[in-house]
Order: sequence, then C-alpha cells, then structure tokens
Amino acid sequence: MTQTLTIALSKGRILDDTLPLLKLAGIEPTEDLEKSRKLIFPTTDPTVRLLIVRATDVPTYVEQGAADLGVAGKDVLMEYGSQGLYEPLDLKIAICKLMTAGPLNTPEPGGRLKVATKFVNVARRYYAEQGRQVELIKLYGSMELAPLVGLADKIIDVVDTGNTLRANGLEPQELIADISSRLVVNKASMKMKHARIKTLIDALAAAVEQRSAA
Ligand code: PRT
Ligand code: MG
Repeated sequence: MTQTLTIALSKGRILDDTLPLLKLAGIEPTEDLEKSRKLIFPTTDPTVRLLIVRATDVPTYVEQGAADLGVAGKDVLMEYGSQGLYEPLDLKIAICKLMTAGPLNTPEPGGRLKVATKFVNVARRYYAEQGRQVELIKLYGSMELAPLVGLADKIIDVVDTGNTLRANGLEPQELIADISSRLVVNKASMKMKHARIKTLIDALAAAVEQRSAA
C-alpha cells in the first residue's frame, strides 16, 4: 500500500525558503501557491500534498496528526512547547534572532518591568531563569508600538535586520535564542510511515547541505 504524506507550511518566508529544498528532494507543487487561495496543494509526487496554514498553527496540525510533517520557526516551537513533536532537522532557513528590545538609550525603570510580546511562554521562562518579576502583556502583532505609547517598557520579538526596531526608535538588547526553521514530524507518523519519512528527512538534509555549500 502506498503511504501518503501531508506537509504543513505557512505562506511567506517559510514557504519561499522551503520550496527549493522540497524541489531538491523531488517534490514540487503543481501550481503556484502564492497566487492561489486554495489551502491544499497536490505535488509532482502523487503521494505528497502540501497544506497552507498560519505559521503559529503548524505545530498544532502536526502534533494532532492532521499533517505528518511541517516546517516551523524555532521561535514558534519554543512558544508552543514541542515535546509532542519530533524535530529531526534544522533546515537553516528563515534565520533570525529572538531578542528583547527597548527604547534607545533608556535605562530600565525601577519597578516591575512590563514586557509586551506574542511569545509569553518564552518570556515567562526567560525572566523566571533570571529570577526577575515581570508583567507580561500578550500581543498578536506590531509589538514595536507598545513601548512608544507606554503599554510596555520592552518587547520580545524576532529580529532580522533590526530595521523595524530602528524605524521605531528601539534597539535590540538581550539575545534569547538564535532562530531558524525546523522540520517537525508527528510522532505516530514517524512510527507508522518510518521508511517513507526517513527517506524524506535524508533527502532534505542533503538539500540543506547542498544549499549551504552553494
Ligand atoms: O505573519 P503572520 O502573523 O502570519 O505569522 P508569522 O509572523 O509567525 O509568520 P512569518 O511568515 O512572518 O514568519 C515565519 C517565521 O520566519 C518566524 O516564525 C521566524 O522564525 C522567521 N523569521 C525570520 C521572521 C523574521 N525573520 C522576521 N524578520 N519572522 C518575522 N520577522 C519580522 C520581525 O518580527 C519584524 O517585525 O519581520 C519584521 C522585519 O524584521 P527586521 O528585523 O528585518 O526589520
Ligand atoms: Mg509575520
């Protein structure tokens, strides 16, 4: 019996950087994903399909088995808590840093620090390790705004060039983690479809090598 594989991806930089790796592994979508509003895509391999989901939803689809595999940023995995998933391969794409950031040349306030972020679980662990009491404010986007309007003293966000921070009078401060995107695998799929998934992991690992050598 042929085993099918479902791979969950998010549009944007993860899709852009994952498609070349999948192509090297012999898997190509049969239509242009960026131009379509569909959410399920067949590929040149009739046993492999792609699902388009929100970046933060990839771990959920994979842990629940709605997808066998997925690609997610380490930031997303750290926030989700990845003990329900296998994380067999660093794809070395969508590289950035998870950092604290605050207003330029501004000393920290004396009292309890207010930190705005969408990464509240990561933030809680980070400050707990330092024994610091902070007030966490959960946001879903545009974190850079929070310190400008007095909602928070600092933010925690992913930073690439730092241009977004600078444009808003903020500076990157403490490094929490270096981030890249990871291949994640459903635990039951890894058992039930082991040979199939192992072959794909090996092909993707070779593609990552080939790309970093180029
Ligand atoms: O956008 P959406 O709300 O749907 O979801 P998402 O933001 O989680 O997804 P997406 O596609 O934006 O990011 C997917 C993954 O790419 C993230 O989980 C990270 O692992 C990784 N990545 C790499 C980044 C960046 N670089 C990055 N620069 N994710 C977000 N950004 C943001 C950053 O927060 C800033 O606001 O892009 C903006 C520009 O960054 P600078 O520093 O270059 O100005
Ligand atoms: Mg985004």
